[in-house]
Amino acid sequence: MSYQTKKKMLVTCALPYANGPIHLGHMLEHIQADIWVRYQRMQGHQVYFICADDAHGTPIMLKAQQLGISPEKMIHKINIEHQKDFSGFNISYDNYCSTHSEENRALVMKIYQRLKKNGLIKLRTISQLFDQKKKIFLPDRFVKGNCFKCFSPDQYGDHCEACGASYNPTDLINPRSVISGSKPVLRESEHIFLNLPAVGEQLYSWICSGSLQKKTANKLLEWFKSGLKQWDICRDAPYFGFKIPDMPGKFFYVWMDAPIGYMAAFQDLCKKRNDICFDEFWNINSKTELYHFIGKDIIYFHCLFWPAILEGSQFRKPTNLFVHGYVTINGARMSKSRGTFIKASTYLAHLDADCLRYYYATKSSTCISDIDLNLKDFVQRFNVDIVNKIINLAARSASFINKRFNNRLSDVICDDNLYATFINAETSIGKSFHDRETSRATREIITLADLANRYIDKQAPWMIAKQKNSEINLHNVCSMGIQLFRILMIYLKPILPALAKRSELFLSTSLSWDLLSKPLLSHKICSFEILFSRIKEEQIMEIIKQSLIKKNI
Ligand code: NOT
Ligand code: ZN
Repeated sequence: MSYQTKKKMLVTCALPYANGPIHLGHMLEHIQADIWVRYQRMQGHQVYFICADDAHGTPIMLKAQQLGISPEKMIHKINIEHQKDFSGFNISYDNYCSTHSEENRALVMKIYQRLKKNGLIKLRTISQLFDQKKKIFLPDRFVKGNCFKCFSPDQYGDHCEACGASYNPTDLINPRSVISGSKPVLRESEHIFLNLPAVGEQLYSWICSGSLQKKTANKLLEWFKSGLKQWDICRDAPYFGFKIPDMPGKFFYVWMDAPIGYMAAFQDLCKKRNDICFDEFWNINSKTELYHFIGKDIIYFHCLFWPAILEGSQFRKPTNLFVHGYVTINGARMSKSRGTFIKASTYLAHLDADCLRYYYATKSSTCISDIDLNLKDFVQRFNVDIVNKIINLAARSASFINKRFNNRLSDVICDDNLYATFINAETSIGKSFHDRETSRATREIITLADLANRYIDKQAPWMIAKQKNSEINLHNVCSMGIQLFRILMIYLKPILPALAKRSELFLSTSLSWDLLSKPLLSHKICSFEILFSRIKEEQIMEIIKQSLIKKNI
């Protein structure tokens, strides 16, 4: 490997809410991030990859009430399930926490004190809709009524799905509480706000500093043009969250403590291991890199509020944010009635994680558009690319090595040009991975696989085997097939970690990027065993059937 400075990076995924299961929509982000992280680790960089559950807020409090358990009990149970799902998909987190932790509480308090000291916290009295029956202030999503513009019934308090208007809950005609059905009343309450405009200039120069995706930066600049507003970081009791120290009956809004949860999860990791230093990663002058993978719906929180919190409390800001679009299944939003609201655990009960990892990889790029998981295409893509082209290359080459050469590869590379083509692809494939143009990486790898299979077709070892005095030639050709398979599997390792592990056992070697150009000469491999079976239509049908009948909590 060429000389490279080793970097230190901290990578995060958005924190899933602790009130429901992980589904295939979530998995896109975690898979994209994991592929990137595994690639960076293979380059020898020091990468810490962390996540946590987002455990606070009204929906979580109400869900626990519905279930008749404490929110603490519910979020604990869900945390265990989430971790199981992510490890089932081989997402290589170094730490997975919850925002409802003592580390997070302490950091939120510290940051709040700093923001206050820096004059960034403002007090203001606001009017909000209040449910008199349930004695609770209603978040936008918990008020419904008729749109004041087009009069469509049953619209949420923040925007109308019929005409697209956005408004305040107080604009609704005939508003009612989703919780009790009663008519809410306006009630005043004193809230604290983060004074966003006061750090506007710093935010502006961060946005323009160049690393953000163009679309993201443009969106942010649009928001800038319409003017930054003060951000309400306070919620009234009853609320499940952290209490604001000097304001009885008030809590920090979940979106205030959620991003700080990134820091807390890292701090917890530092506690578990004594070779990492929290300050080195979070100090304002940190030389390390910080990347957040997020969906396009939460750009505002991560690109305005979060950097503002960090700026205002003298911590470093993110190096970059990697934004993706939503997942659709068979061209439509995931739907429980169509059986396409597929939980991670349902998928894992029927299919190998690598299949979805591969499919999402073939669809991933820096583009923010939505990604469609077409189930027919998914089956085909995996079977054609991975089973027919990659696994088959190993199978057809290994059988002679196993039967005729006592599992030992030959001591020469018999087609130097072809071998060089495979090695030289490193720069371009590596760049595609690094740039998160993963779909391009998969195309480049499969193009190489096609070359390798054409080579075997042309050499036709099954014909050579029938000729006299052909042992050496047969040995070299089949060994060449295995050498090429090894290189392909090094390239595919960030995407297909489980297959890579099985291939390592088969090849009796570790698949590492620095060994790319070192062929396995005279090396003993193991007997070939099926490394992957084709995905069958019935497996997909079963997943859909189970998603239809099983109630999602
Ligand atoms: N739970 C949120 C969501 O949209 C993501 C929180 C990410 C962390 O699923 N916070 N920030 N900023
Ligand atoms: Zn409307």
